[in-house]
Amino acid sequence: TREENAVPRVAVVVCLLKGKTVLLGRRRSSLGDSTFSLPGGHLEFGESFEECAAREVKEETGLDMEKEKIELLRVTNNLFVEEVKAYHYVGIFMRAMLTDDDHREPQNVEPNMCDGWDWYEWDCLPQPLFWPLQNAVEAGFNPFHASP
Ligand code: 8DG
Ligand code: MG
Ligand code: MG
Repeated sequence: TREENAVPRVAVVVCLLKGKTVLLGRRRSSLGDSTFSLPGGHLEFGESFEECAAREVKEETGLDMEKEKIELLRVTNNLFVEEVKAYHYVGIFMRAMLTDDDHREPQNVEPNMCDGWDWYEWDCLPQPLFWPLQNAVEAGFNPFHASP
C-alpha cells in the first residue's frame, strides 16, 4: 500500500568510468540488498546535480572528483512497489572519468552499506544489478556512448 505522505525523491548516481570499466559495488541496504549499484544518494536541498554527485562519490569511495568535470547523462523515473512500501525515485545519471594516468583507487568508506567497489566492463556487468540500473541498461543506456 502507498504511504499517504510519500513523495518522489531525487537520486543522483554516478557512472565513474576508468578506461573501459565502470565502478560498481554490492549494496548492503534494505532497498536492493546484495545487488550491484553505482555510487550515489539523495539530492540535498540547494545542491546542484554535480555537487551531489561529487559529494556522494567522496562519501562512499573517498575519491575527490572535480564537479566541473561531472556531466549529466540521463534522467529516469523509477517506481519500486514492495509489499509494505512504495518508493518513487527520479534517477539522475551523471558521468565522471578517471584519466588513464590517474591511479587512485576507491575505498569502501561505508562498509555497512557496500561490500566494496570494483571496476567492471560494460559488456560483462555483475549480476544481479540494482533494479533501476538494470532497467536503464535494458533501455539501452550506456555511459560509454551516451552524450550529455
Ligand atoms: P544518502 O543518505 O547518502 O543520501 O543516500 P544513500 O544511503 O547513499 O542512498 P542510496 O540508497 O545509495 O541511494 C539513494 C537511492 O537512489 C536508492 O535508494 C535508490 C536510488 N537509486 C537508483 N539507482 C541507483 C544506483 O544505481 N545506485 C544507487 N546508489 N542508488 C540508486 O534509482
Ligand atoms: Mg549510496
Ligand atoms: Mg550516500
